[in-house]
Amino acid sequence: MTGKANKLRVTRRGLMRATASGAVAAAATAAAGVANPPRAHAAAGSHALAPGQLDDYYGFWSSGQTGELRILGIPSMRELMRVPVFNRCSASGWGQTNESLKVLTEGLLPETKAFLAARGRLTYDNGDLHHPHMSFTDGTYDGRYLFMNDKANTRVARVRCDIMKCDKVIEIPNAADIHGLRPQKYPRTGYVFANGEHETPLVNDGKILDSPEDYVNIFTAIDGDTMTVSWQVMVSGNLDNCDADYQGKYAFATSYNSEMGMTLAEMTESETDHCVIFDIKAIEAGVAAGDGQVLNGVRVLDGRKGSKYTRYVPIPNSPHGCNTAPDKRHVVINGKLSPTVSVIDVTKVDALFSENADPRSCIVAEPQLGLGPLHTAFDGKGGAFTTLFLDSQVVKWDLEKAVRAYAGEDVDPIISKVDVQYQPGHNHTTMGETAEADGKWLVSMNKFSKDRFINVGPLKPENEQLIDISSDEMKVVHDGATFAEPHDCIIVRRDIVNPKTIWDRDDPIFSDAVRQAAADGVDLEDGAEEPIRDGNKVRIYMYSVAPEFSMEKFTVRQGDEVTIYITNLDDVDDVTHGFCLSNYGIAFEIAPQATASVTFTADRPGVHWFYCQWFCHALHMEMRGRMFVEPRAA
Ligand code: K7E
Ligand code: CUA
Repeated sequence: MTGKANKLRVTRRGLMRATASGAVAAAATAAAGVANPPRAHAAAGSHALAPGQLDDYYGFWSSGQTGELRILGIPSMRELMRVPVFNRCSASGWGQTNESLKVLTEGLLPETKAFLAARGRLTYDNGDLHHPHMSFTDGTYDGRYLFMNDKANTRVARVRCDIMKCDKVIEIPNAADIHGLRPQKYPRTGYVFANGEHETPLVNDGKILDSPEDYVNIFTAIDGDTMTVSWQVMVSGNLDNCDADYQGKYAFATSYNSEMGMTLAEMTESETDHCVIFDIKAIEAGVAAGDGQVLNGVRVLDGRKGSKYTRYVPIPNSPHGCNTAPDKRHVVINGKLSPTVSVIDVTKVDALFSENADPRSCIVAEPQLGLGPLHTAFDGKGGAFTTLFLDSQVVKWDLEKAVRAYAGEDVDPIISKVDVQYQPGHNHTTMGETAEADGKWLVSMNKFSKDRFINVGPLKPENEQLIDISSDEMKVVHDGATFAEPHDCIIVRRDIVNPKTIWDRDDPIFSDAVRQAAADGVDLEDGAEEPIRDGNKVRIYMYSVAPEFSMEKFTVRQGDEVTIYITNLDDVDDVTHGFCLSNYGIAFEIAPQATASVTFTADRPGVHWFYCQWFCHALHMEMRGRMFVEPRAA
């Protein structure tokens, strides 16, 4: 029997449902018919969209200690979606459904699983997501994946752009606290480079404690297709941010604390720190030759000072951001404690390795921009935009003029400055980290909002400002309050991102459910009329069609391990259902054509209503049923 036939057969309020769901479908069709055609900018600098107008770009936002990915529309700065990744989500059930728990647990190291199990947990509940970046092909975004770091628990995650859900989370062995993260730009991603920020003993089992001279930092290359670690390189000094070139030869990482200090005074003592340059081909050859050691299943090469795999370019002082320009030639290293940025010319890097040239010989510009330069973005027309944390400004400067000034010419590379409110960290331009940077908009992500919004109490939002960069004079055109703490974002042309509108029934995310149903002789789209019992394990197969679940009641025994599988047979945009089981702490979403499941112990006897918690229909309130839990015999 097909799902559709079955759907008609089990209808109890047939007429009402047919009428009401027909109306939903008709409304959805009508909405599709009047959808706005792609819109061009009304006028340069106009970011405000009229109701019904669509954005030109997708913004993919980090959320720092919130641990999720957010999707915004640019230029409107409207928040469109939240994608839970390292966090738990009350609405979607991320961290509770079997499908999400598989993603969140399968990439953890065995020792982490044991550590968490001893505390009654399957995975971490928190994350610190700083850097979301899209996969590249041939120097520009390809719309396949987004990759992101978790500084809090040393993980890297991937979001599939076709469904905008996280499908992989891996813990990075041997490293501590992944911070900087960038995908390889050329020829493709390929590698995802991830910086271990904090230094620890390489084997961190407690034998070495307070002897920092034995600590190391770890640079990791992850295979973005398989989400496995390809190799690691041990370095000297804390790794902060990183980027890749457009040639596929080198990766770059800023490194502060070359002193390997443990206190603030020690960490900031030296006048210079470094940009570490990694020679990808040499590292691959070293891995192939079996150099270094294998630790936790990963080959770790020694790339500390003096190694053939790395070069350490001295940079003043505690550099932070690391940004490759769309001219495919320059990498800007942002000075943080120095008012300068240092510009590396990638064509001069070969000589560092082949001729052992002075590491500073690859620096071709070092303009003084202002106080606290943290991150730089580009317009694709030779302009660079650097955030000045201490000055609360963005400075626009000319890359080529900066190179000429460094060579001795009397030119001023600074074009203009604009005040931002306040203390900017990252900034990002439309398509700015790709070869297709288009120079339309700049977002400045400011740590403090102070007086920009009505007061919401001692905990303040941050402020993200949209800046029109279509002329040399930058104009702040929008304030956007935001919750903790979007460090970073990318802004992607909308034609590159093409998510599905409903799930494919053969999506691998719920393949375990398909397998278990097949073993039970059940078709997920038909559901099962009765609970399937297997010892004290009970499986419930339901489907949902607005406004009904296919079971209005089911019975289990106290102490049973119950798994509920729900397949949403609706196939119209927006008809997402939810399953919320009251007083069991269970709730999750089931978007059109998806299957989702949850497993729990039915240890509370009694009558428990389950209901749809995602508004789906005029009879949404009626979309409910009962779970009876028979008490254990006394
Ligand atoms: Cu500058 Cu973590 Cu990207 Cu924050 S980092 S600002
Ligand atoms: Cu289904 Cu609300």
